[in-house]
Amino acid sequence: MSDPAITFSKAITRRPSACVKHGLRSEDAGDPDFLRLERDHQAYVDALKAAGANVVELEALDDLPDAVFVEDTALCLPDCAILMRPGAESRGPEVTQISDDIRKIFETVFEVSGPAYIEGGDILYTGREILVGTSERTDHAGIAQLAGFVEPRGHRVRTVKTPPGVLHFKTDCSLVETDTILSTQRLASSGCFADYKVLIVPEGEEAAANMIRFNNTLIMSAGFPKTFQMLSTAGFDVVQLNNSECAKIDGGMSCLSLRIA
Ligand code: CIR
Repeated sequence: MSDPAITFSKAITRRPSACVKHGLRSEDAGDPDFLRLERDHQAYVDALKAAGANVVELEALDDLPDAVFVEDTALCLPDCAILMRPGAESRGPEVTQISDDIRKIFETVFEVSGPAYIEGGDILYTGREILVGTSERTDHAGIAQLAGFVEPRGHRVRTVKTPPGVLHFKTDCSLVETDTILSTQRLASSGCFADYKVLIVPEGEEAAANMIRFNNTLIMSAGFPKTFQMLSTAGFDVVQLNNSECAKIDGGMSCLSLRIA
């Protein structure tokens, strides 16, 4: 196993702050319970470690409610990193906060500049290409800047569409194998995964589509028994973690870390 999209040695996470209860959300499902979220976050870090990650655990940021969702602040590729420019204005300072930590790990770091915007949650790197969904948080200008940085380095960027009403492209899909995507039906129906094998999450379990693969382990949200069964039967080592609190502010398994080769 040496595929760069599923083989990692490190991960970056950020400890949650009590201000996470003010996190952005598309619907009001109540505020997250901080103590429960903190416990869930620790279990997530432990699962990454058990999967082989050397985890860089960044300190909590007490004035940035969504800072626990580090994925949106940067794209980490095998050969370089790109600092994002979040479409959510309140999340801009998170990039400034993580910049030095990214620069400690990567020799080559690019930075998206305004007025373009793009968030890591809209980007799926599959090894053979970088899929980027346009959304409320990611615009064509942001994708064009990303392509300008990485295409001269041999990466291919393909613009796709995040389904309407869905926060991020990866809210609805994940990489399971280098050629296999776990996706919701609504996203797969757009045809964007025509060149891949697609596993569709069973109806009613759409939120299970956001999971991560870290080396040989799949880390998914608990509470989706049909998806768990499907992935386990396919032979994967699957870890299920409670995500009830992050889900209240639209966070899933991928948002909580940056995975690094
Ligand atoms: C937000 O709305 O920005 C956060 N409350 C949730 C971010 C989730 N991130 C992700 O899907 N990559």
